[in-house]
Amino acid sequence: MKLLTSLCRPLWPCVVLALLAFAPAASAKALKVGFAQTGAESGWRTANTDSMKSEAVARGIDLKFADAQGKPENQIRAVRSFIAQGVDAIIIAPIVTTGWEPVLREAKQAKIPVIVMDRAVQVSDESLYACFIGSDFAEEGRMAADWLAKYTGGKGRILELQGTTGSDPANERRRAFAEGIAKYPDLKVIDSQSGDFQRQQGKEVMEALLKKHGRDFDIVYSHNDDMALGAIQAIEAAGLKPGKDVIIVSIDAIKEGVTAVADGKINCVVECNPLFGPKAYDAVAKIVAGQPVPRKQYNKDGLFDATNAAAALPTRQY
Ligand code: GZL
Repeated sequence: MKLLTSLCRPLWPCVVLALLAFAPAASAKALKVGFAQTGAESGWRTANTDSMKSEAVARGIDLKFADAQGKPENQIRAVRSFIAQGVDAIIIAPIVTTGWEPVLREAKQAKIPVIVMDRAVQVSDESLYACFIGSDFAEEGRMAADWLAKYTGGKGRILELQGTTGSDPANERRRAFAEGIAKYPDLKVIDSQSGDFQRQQGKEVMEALLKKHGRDFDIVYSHNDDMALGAIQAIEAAGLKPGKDVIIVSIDAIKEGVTAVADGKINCVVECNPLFGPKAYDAVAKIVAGQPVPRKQYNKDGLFDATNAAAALPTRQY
């Protein structure tokens, strides 16, 4: 035994070096990413949060998640906290388009790249953020208008349920839809109110509109499925058949929305894909590595009506 240890003694440094040489490189420091989410206002938002959280886990990203609970000031505060923590990158899903310039300047000073995801911001200097990843809300509004004009022959009185006041999707879905129906003089919005993208508020706004307009309307255009699903509760409580007595067009295509189309309660849902995780972290990885990324990346959105909703349901991911 003594002979063996005396022979092996001089070898042990080589053994250690050999082990180190072949040991996997110490895992690169995990990327630290701060994500300031709007809140949990809708089924779409829940799917978006799930995608961001699950993809971060899959990629070993250290995600600092902040739920702003629908309050812009909470989002700004969360971004300041991410800057103080020295994260590698920040992702924001801006509740509203305004008020972002000061904190984005602070992030720029701290040399922390910011990715604007889902909803746009209004800033005087586009270099304050690295890129935008989201859906084209104007295209969604146009798709809804075109579908409705075809389905109604360009005739009907529309009640509009708007999303969160001052948010990019509400602004663009309203503007582009109005432009899309402008060429049909007998197809017009007779009233428009915000339900803040929330189901309960969609129901309450629809109750108030039913009281105000009685049966002097034919169509509901909702900026998201949660408000449309809330409106359906009010329409049914008023003894009307959604999808038949009242034509309903909505946006998001969450599973419940596509199911309502298959059930004939919603006539058309324009898709707005919330599964941003992979795209968002691909962009983070590139930006942190100093590689170029597209300034704007838009998701491809489809549309569901009676012709394709039932067949689409089994493979819907959100
Ligand atoms: C759209 C997203 C909107 C959804 C709503 O990309 O910002 O916010 O349409 C969600 O359901 O609340």
